[in-house]
Amino acid sequence: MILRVLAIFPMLLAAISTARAEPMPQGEVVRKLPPRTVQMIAQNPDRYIENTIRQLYQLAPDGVLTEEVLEKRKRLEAAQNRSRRFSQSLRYDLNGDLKISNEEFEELGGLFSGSELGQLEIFRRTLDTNRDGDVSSDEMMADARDDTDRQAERFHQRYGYLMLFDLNDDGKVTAEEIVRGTEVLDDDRETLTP
Ligand SMILES: [Ca+2]
Ligand SMILES: [Ca+2]
Ligand SMILES: [Ca+2]
Repeated sequence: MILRVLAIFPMLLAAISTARAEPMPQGEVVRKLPPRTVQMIAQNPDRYIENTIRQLYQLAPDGVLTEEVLEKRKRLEAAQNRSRRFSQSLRYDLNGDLKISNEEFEELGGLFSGSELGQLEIFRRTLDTNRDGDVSSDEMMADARDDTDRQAERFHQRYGYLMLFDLNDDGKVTAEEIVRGTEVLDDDRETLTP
């Protein structure tokens, strides 16, 4: 990843200098950015550009971000999250039958104390949704799916807004548009601040 960022560095410099040289009429879209982003740009526009372009290349290795690319990334992240969460649950499955029985909870209870015991109890209360005392593989999978839904929401908050940088409205966001968009906002602020 680092190599890739280094490899695109000359392109970024070119994009930045091109953007600086031209007037920027496309402000409307960028003004819809989330307040937190506007604040980050106000604090340090150069760092914002650098971090966001790095994100862009992490999401879209060819440097062209689209809704479709975002959706695919989201699906990949969701699959990884589900697998992580499910395998975390299996840490309590002492006999490896993909289920944590009442007996296993008792045995674990005898081994744990303090925060470990607290975690085990929260785990059991959260996952044993049919209240039969066991945590089945279906219950573990349901928990992994719920957790993934919450993560997906966070993914959308983190990256969804990037499509607002599509200044020429062609459905694609490039590094140059991020630079231009950020500068529109920065110029705006300078004009508005007395
Ligand atoms: Ca078991
Ligand atoms: Ca159960
Ligand atoms: Ca575009």
